[in-house]
Amino acid sequence: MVRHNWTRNEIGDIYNKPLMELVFEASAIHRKNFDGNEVQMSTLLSIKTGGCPEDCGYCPQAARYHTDVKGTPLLNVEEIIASAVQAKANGSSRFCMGAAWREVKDNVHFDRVLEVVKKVTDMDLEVCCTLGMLNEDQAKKLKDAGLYAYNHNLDTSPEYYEKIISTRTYQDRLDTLDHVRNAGISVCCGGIVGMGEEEKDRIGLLQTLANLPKHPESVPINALVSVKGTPMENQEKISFWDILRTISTARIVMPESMVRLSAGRTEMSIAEQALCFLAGANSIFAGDKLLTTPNPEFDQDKMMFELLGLKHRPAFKESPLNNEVGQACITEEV
Ligand code: SAM
Ligand code: DTB
Ligand code: SF4
Repeated sequence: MVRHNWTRNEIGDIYNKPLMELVFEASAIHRKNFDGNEVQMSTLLSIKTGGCPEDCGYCPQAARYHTDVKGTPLLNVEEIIASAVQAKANGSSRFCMGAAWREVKDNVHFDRVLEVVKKVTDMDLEVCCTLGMLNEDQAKKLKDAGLYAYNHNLDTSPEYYEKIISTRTYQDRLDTLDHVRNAGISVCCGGIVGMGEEEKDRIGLLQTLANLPKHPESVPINALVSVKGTPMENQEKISFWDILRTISTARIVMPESMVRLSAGRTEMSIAEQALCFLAGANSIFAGDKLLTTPNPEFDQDKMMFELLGLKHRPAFKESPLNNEVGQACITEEV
């Protein structure tokens, strides 16, 4: 049953179950809704890198921090298409383009993104963009261009958020998510663990996500990649067990959403990643770079797929959230 009225205590009780019980329950729910051997490979491309005016404390692309990221202007259409062709040839069924923008502006750059969205959609890839804040009209334009999904993360709990970002509010993010949802675009929304938050903040993030009017179809769980020059450069690494608990809990409270094991895989063994897949993660980013930071080598992931007997999830596979049964839910307040 898909619920939207979770209390923090209920989610906390799930998060703190004995680990074997938690993973077993998550895995059972996962297998009811998905093929447990299927993992989607997605490719990320930073189409405009660095120089961002925001102050997100984790981000190597914020102009105010002195990191080794080399800023680049918006890539041209041909460069982006070439990268999408390569991604598809390497087995990715989703292609996500990220821009280090605070928000989309109605200018030639946005027009170029719209043109690229049309072209990549014609390649039979699930196209996703993450471009910062959007208004209603921009969301509609992206939808008309064929955009499949939009990524906009809440990052952490509403309380901890203020310690990480000051240049835009949690409510700003919720408003963008509304615009994306109302335009009929699939919502990709998750967060980051390992930013010095407490357990209650990871639970608070999951509560906000699970109590949205409709669950995001896609929930990326990123482990912080601490980057030199950012305020989080010396952040102590989060325990793997907390990542596993976060993924398992996400799977239980949002049973029909794709849960994406996103940033942070370079620090994980294959055995640890296998536990995440068992607990309900069903997507990874492939390719040796995320947006600006390293990701496992393509060949290493290929070997992991073979070792674990994983299959590639094809594009546009019907998500339970998109059918009638998936809409049935409990919405009354508790
Ligand atoms: N500028 C746009 C925005 O913030 O909405 C889109 C790009 S932004 C880099 C996309 C997401 O990447 C962020 O919301 C954050 O969750 C994630 N991210 C950024 N830096 C990260 C890091 N060092 N470790 C883990 N995740 C990170
Ligand atoms: C998401 O949640 N994770 C991806 C994607 N959405 C855009 C980005 C991770 C970025 C990690 C830091 C970097 O490579 O710059
Ligand atoms: Fe800019 Fe996005 Fe990085 Fe924040 S996360 S500094 S908005 S690129």
